[in-house]
Amino acid sequence: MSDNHPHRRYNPLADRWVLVSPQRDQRPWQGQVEETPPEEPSYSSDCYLCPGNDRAGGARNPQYTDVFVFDNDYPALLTGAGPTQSDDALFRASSVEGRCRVICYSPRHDLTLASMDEEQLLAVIRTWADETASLSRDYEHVQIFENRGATMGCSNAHPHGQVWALDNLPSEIIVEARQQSAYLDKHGLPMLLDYAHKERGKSQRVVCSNDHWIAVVPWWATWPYEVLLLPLHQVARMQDLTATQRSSLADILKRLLGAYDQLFCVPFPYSMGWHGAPTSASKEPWQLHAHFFPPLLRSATVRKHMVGFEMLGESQRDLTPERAAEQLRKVMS
Ligand code: H2U
Ligand code: ZN
Repeated sequence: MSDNHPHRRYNPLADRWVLVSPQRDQRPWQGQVEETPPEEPSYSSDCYLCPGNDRAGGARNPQYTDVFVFDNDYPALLTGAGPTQSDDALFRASSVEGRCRVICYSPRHDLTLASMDEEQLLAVIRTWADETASLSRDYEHVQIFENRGATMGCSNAHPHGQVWALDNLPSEIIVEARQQSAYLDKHGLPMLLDYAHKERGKSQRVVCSNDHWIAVVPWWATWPYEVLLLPLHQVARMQDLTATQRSSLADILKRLLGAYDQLFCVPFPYSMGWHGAPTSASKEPWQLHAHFFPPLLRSATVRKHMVGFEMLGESQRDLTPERAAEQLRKVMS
């Protein structure tokens, strides 16, 4: 495998290719340091999500003391949406119903997942699992995600994430389901379980690991510091994680997100989210996993843009996943 020549790598989960051009990334790594942004206060009277404050939609938050979940005041999906159906080959459409919720991870305005203690992180993980389980009673797919940082469209510094549950399978999930099923049929074991163990054996793309989890910059990463977080044992859904696996998850999340924040010495922006087996899917091919998609490339201000060839051809990267993993390992405390 050449480190210096352009090549393409295949993403078997998403069934697409990425162009890797390592010869364009011969610059020495300098880990540019930015000015530390001002610290957030532990409570902000201007924040829509702090305890006791009025939200933009008019409701008032309770004086919550733990994780707080509410129905999004501006949901992208509605319950009881009217029927929409068109089978026309060129103007196809379908109806969709769903529910959107917001998860405030903590009453503290100034915390982040990386700065929370284990107990707080476990409360967030429990909420992810409980929301997935309860919304699965009515919906086919439950998407847990977090946008962090203004560059990722996050509207508020208060630590929070979102849940969108819907009666249809979103396009990314359709492809992941198809690819994982085909892999199980062909190779006799779940794709991402096989992948996790192979990456653990090779180690050059591993960012960190513990007894139950492994975080890698995947072979096929498109974003410079993209990470795939995988369990080392077969588990299809968030709500199936044991107490030990949840503690282990809290540990690895803290280490991974701590390294992200250290890399450019700023709160690292990203979109992250969990994928697990849809409600009525067979569990066998599915392996629960989280994707982290951070946009930064070389510093707190230099971000990667998916433009030009990437919009018209396919994703491209200069920094190899191996080098990205090495840099994250170096700043891991
Ligand atoms: P971000 O995770 O991208 O910051 O979005 C926060 C969500 O919170 C967003 O979907 C919702 C927005 O609709 N929100 C409320 O429901 N009520 C509010 O008062 C503020 C924000
Ligand atoms: Zn707040």
